[in-house]
Amino acid sequence: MILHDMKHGHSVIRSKLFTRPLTIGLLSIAAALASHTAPAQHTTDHHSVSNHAPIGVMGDHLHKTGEWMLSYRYMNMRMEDNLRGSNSVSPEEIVSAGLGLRVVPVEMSTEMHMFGAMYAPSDKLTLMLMVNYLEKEMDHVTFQGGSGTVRRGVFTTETSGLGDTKLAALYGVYDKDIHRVHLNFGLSIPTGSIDETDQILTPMGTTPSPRLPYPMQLGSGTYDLEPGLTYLGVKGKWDWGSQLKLTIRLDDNGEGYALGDKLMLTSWGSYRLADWLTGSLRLSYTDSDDINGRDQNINLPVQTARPENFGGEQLELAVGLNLIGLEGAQLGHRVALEYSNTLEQHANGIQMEMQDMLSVGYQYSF
Ligand SMILES: [Cu+2]
Repeated sequence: MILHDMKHGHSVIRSKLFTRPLTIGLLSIAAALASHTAPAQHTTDHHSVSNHAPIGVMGDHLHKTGEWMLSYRYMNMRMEDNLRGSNSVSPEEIVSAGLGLRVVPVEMSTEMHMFGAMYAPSDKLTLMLMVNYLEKEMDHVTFQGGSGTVRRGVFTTETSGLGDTKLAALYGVYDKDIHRVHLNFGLSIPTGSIDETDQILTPMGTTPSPRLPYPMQLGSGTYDLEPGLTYLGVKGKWDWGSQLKLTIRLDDNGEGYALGDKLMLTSWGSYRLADWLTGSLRLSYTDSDDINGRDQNINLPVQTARPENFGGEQLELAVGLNLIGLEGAQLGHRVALEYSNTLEQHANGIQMEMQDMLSVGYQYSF
């Protein structure tokens, strides 16, 4: 079982990413809808603020001609303990697995501050810019050099700074009755650093400050295409929708590697509990590849320094609340939060286990 999981490598996942029946099905629906494009019809219930996806979904809505939106989101993602494939493994089991690992990460938190702006030159086209500031923290346990399971100590590494910057164009291709569809054309610009260092505790007891493993870096180092397709439906007090998004790394970065390509499919439903309040439920599926190539300066006896221990599949369930300002000084303001919990995870190799994520956001349209 464990050996099977270890072989669940790069080529398998990469080819799976683009041949999944589900993916093909969705893409065909998109093509069908796109070929039946009807002229956009605007009705008053298309108010840009009252009809948004849960806050964890990016690029979910179009704006009307000339409309602006500014937003701030805070996200906190937590990882704890480790998986080998889908099975829990202890730090002692990891260092005894014959892989030469002597340091094990046990907890990680990633905080993200996202500042966004949207502007619509026309009813069909909305432009979007997102700038991110990241704060990452990872706790580790170090075992003594050689072999065995004697713990030498624990240490925490921290990095913070600007992450990658996202530009996107959202283009409406269908808008009739209760259904709307738009295409997402996203580009990620590598403004995040990929040479962050911090002090560590080695198995020999020394405390150098080398370049940190991949998950502690702030950016991908690559230009990435982020194409997607978003569907929105609304009827009475119900809203629902679905978004398919890919992340495609265009090249290796300057350090000689590329993070894995990614597929994300999410679907949600929300119900208007009051004119100013909606509650939502959302399911997300993510499939990502391991790292392609490697950074020669990341060379530590820890799983996170090895490109094969990245990517895999996960399924998450999120509950959300949206508060919408309807009149006076509150008009155009929206406050939302969403809490997401990981239901299932299959990791390539050995990885930390995803726990949960909290997103809180504020948006203002004018
Ligand atoms: Cu917006």
